[in-house]
Amino acid sequence: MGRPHLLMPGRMMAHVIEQLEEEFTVHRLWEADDREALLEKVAPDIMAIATGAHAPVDGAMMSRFPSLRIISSFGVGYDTVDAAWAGEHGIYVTNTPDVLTEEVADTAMALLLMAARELGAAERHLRAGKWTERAYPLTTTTLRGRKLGIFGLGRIGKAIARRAEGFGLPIAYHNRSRATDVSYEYHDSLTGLAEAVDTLVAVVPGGDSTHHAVNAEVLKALGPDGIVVNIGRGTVIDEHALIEALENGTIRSAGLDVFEEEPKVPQALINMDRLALLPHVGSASEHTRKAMGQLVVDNLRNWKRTGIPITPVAETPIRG
Ligand code: NAP
Ligand code: 8YV
Repeated sequence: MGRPHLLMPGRMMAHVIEQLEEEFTVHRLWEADDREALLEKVAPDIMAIATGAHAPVDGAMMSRFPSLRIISSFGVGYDTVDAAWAGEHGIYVTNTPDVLTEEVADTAMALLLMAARELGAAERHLRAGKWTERAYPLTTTTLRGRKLGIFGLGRIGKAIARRAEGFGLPIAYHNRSRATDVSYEYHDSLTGLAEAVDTLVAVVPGGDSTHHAVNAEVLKALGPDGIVVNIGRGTVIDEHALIEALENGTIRSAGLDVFEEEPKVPQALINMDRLALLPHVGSASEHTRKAMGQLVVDNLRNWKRTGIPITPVAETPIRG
């Protein structure tokens, strides 16, 4: 295959660029003075795209590259890539599952503890020098006695469940289909799950099927002691409904790593000091991001050598 031409729309990690440049002709779109001119020039030759989850790749973009065969996306979530369109046009899309599962589950548990015990606010109290004036107030919420509902019991959801078992929490979940390898309580609707628990962790993919799934009705079902954690995608929660539910006491607290219009975060959420808010750092350690970057490279290398990538997404299965 020689050195296939690869488009990199945004800067990726150095070890990704270095390894790809050994085997591909890499076109660095983010460095071009005139991006449109570069695209015009290289479009007929581009066979591969390496991209981060935050650079959307839609059908209109893909159709500019008649030789395109593979899009290697950084991140397990690929809601910014139109994988259905790619599948219909014989283009592989790959993501980076598994290598980030444990890291993201760790972050979810941290968010849950922070939200239940106001640990962020307690730390801000110390840093502001207020401890010498008064002890931080007792928290009205606790993890003790809670029941955890997991919305999205997939790879990361199961890793969260394993951790929650260690914390002594009973576990229930909602997926579109029942998981066959666990015995946790299953609910065939999200509202049914929310009625059965007081603590909800959302770890589903983004996209149309989950858009605003956590809405006013689900939050009401969770109840006044309710805590919501979102480590999946910001679009999964109706943020206006969440703010209203937190402000009027429909639920008690939230721990959020992802937001509808991130990196913009509504001031109303920032103003509620008891909440735990993180800037989408679920997988953000050097260790895990390096492993994700390596899988971006390995998918492209494997495809170049054998015609088959390692982790294609469900919409673009391996073709015989
Ligand atoms: P996964 O193994 O594919 O699990 C996704 C789970 O969600 C599956 O159990 C699936 O079950 C369920 N699901 C999907 N669509 C659903 C729907 N419409 N209604 C109900 N359940 C649905 O994926 P994963 O590796 O655990 O990752 C999950 C998501 O976490 C990613 O897609 C990404 O958006 C997010 N994520 C965030 C971070 C971060 O930094 N915050 C890091 C990594 C991942 P069914 O198919 O049976 O419904
Ligand atoms: C990354 C993520 O922060 O894997 C995902 O779906 O959301 C995170 O691991 C993101 O992909 C980096 O762009």
